[in-house]
Amino acid sequence: MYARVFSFLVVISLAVQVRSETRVAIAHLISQNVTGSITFTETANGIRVSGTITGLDVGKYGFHVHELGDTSTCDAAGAHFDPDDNTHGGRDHAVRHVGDLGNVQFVGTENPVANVDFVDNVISLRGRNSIIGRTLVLHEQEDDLGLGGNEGSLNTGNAGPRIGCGVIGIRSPSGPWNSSASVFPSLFLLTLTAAFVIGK
Ligand SMILES: [Cu+2]
Repeated sequence: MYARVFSFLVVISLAVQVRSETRVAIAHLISQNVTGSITFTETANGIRVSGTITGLDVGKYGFHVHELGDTSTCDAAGAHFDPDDNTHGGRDHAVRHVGDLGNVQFVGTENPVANVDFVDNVISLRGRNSIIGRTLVLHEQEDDLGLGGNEGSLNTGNAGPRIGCGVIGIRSPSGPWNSSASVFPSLFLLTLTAAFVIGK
């Protein structure tokens, strides 16, 4: 009896341990004109994307996760991160690239600032849609969110050249980022097996 209770508690504690690890990633957008830091934080509703960017005039600018972590030039970061081979869209569209984060908006009179703060439930810091090691890109023009009525719109949102980019890297925790998707079932099965053996 005690062995079964103990095993049950072990299972619960492992589950809580794995689930309670909140991952945070960060990307620094640095270029001739642009300076900004954007963090990606796991929340119950998705990834909170937050931070500020300075260096551009008032307006909207395309903001995406591109597929590669090569920032030797911003063009080297490849296309939008799109593991499902979708067409381009807006952040709240049913059909979009995983990396489609819409636009950031610069406001203010003297030194315009883009205050970024939204939650997205498509990008992830684990599993298939993980953006770790990929690149955050800021474009020179507004993203038309796939509504422009031409091929470019359905590819890139006609957001134009890339004016800032930075690799999305691990900020915390500093320990191993083993995917819960692969770790959790094996720990669960291992503990269940142990519970069964001890219970006998
Ligand atoms: Cu882009």
